[in-house]
Amino acid sequence: MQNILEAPFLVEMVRTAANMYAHGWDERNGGNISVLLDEAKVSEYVDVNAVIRDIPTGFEAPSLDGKYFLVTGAGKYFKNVRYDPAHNLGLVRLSGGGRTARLLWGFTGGGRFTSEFAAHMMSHAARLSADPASRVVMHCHPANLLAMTYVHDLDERAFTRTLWRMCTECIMVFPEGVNVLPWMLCGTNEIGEATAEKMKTARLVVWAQHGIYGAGRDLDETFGLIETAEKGAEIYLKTAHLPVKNTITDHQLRQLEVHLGLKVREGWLD
Ligand code: 2HA
Ligand code: ZN
Repeated sequence: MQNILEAPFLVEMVRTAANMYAHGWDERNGGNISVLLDEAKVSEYVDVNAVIRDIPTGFEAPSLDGKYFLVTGAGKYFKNVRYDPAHNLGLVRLSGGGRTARLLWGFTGGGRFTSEFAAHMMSHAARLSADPASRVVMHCHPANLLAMTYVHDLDERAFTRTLWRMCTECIMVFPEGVNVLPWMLCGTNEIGEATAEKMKTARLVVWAQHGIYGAGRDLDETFGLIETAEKGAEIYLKTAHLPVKNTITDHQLRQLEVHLGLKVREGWLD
């Protein structure tokens, strides 16, 4: 058995949590990450038959039965992940149709998975149906996106079009746009189901007055999605109160679509 602290999937998780903290996206215990792992990879580092304890999930996710996830812990601070990964992270296998998470490593000191585990697992299920290579779900509280939800129309087409106009990269990075949920009670199966529904058509889902969810094939892609949307929101907030003299037009966005072969969300460009 190899040392899990040296596993590329663990090293990358630790680095990502530290980076997200450094970006100011994860104050206190804000934010959570989950990564779907292959059994073959996991078996190099843990005995998959040695279950430390079973943790009830409170929901069902039949399509994820038997799947392995590395996930951040409830109440844990991203700031601290790198100093004590085993305390702040856990590796679980879902069983019983998703009703149980079997702990194989981590959550030392009696911890459990993030309070947003339902939203994470339901989002994984939705993204895997849309893209079998999807592996990562990430949630955080980036200040500019959050601020934007206070002053911008929450209509997802309008919200997306504003972001697309804020920097050329935006439509290139998220041509399917950004979906938006109104404020809802977090940490519940209801917000999990609503997030997963939105994840069917986009890899980014804004939670108004709370934060954002991103999903992708790896941690870099997912981080980059949120980073780019957050940059768009930053430019918006820097300019929203000023007389706008120039913008990126729909014609120019169409040029990008054609030039790069983007799959832009149907009907979201004029
Ligand atoms: O885990 O971000 O949404 C803390 C949160 C809850
Ligand atoms: Zn949150």
